[in-house]
Amino acid sequence: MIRESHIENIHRRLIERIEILGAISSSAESLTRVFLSKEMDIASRLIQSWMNTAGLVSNIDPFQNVIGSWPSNTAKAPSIHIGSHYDTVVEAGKYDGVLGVLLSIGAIELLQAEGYAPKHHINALAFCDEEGVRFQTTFLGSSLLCGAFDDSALDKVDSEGMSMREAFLARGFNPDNIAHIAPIIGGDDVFLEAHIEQGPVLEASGHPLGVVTAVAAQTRIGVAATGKAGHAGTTPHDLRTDALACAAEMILAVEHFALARPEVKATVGKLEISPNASNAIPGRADFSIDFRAPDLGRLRELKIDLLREIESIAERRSIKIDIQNIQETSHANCDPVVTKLISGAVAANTGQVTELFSGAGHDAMKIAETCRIGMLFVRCQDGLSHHPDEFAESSDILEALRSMADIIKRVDQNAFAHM
Ligand code: HGY
Ligand code: MN
Ligand code: MN
Repeated sequence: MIRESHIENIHRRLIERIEILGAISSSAESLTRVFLSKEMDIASRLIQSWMNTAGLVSNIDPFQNVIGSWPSNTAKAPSIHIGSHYDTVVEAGKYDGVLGVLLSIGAIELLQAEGYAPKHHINALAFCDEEGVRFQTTFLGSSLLCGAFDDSALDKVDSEGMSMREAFLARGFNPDNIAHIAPIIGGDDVFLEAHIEQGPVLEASGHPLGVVTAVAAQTRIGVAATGKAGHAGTTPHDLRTDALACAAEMILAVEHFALARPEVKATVGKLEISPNASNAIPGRADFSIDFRAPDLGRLRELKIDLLREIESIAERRSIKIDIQNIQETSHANCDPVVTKLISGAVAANTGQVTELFSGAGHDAMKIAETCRIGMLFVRCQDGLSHHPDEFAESSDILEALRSMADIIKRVDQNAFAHM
């Protein structure tokens, strides 16, 4: 049995750590922390020090993944990995990703305080790039650790024109050596991720925790619309090919497309125009489409329909368009056995179970390609995320902490075929 005062200390530290990481930002006004940045270096060293305090053997890999290990006495045992990401979106909230990282460390601290001896190896993982803000490449950290990193990502370029390859070289790491980094996730392992819900279902149900059944498929598309720049005062309207007016019509078409299909989410979150001057007709507009559907087959089918609409708008307006598929990730199903174990722990700790689907992407969906996954959601205020006002109650985080420790034990003691 763990003493209540122990749990209180671990919980209090966890809440303090959310605030500490929430202040490590490249911007003075808000929280932004992206892949291969000095802010990620500072955050990674802090996370590593907390893993060390928790008694884990830790290291930071060349991608800035932080890995803390608690080995089993059985050398050949598979691993239970627990974690999430600690990079952020631009103008982010403090809980997205970070809560799952800190819960993994906190739950391990709880189990150690209890004198628990795991049958599996237990790893706490803090992934370096889930959001894909800098290079538009999501799940980089988890891809690396499960042996699915795609080298073509090295040629992606950030907004300053620096390629990922150059960014690695600038940090003293030769990306040709990526092939020598051994994957640590796969096979008979289990991956567990706790995360704020980022939606309103738990708040509406009045439950602090939820059990995830599946994660939606997602794709990112880049559209470049090229017309002709010109003088705003002299060019007759019937002679213009205004790239921004065309993009505006396309963006509304994206919205209408999703409104007509409740299973779909479609968002234009990024738009850049040139020359971007008040007295010039925009000659070029570049925008992103984030497009999601419950499963990959449906996503691909609907994407063809959506892009056909975009192309027909371009043709009618005599605008040239270039469409790039930036990323695509399949939907992922949580493992039914692991999910049942999570439900058992949540029911035992909170007296209730809400099962829900995740429209947001998570490292777990990438990892699902190589091993069993399970996910726990924590209620967040107003379902708000990717926003500075993102918030989860301390009392809900305490429920999550107790439940995560219980989930790890239940998964550890479950007789999977391999044990
Ligand atoms: O975009 C997402 O769903 C995730 O928050 N990265
Ligand atoms: Mn996010
Ligand atoms: Mn996240």
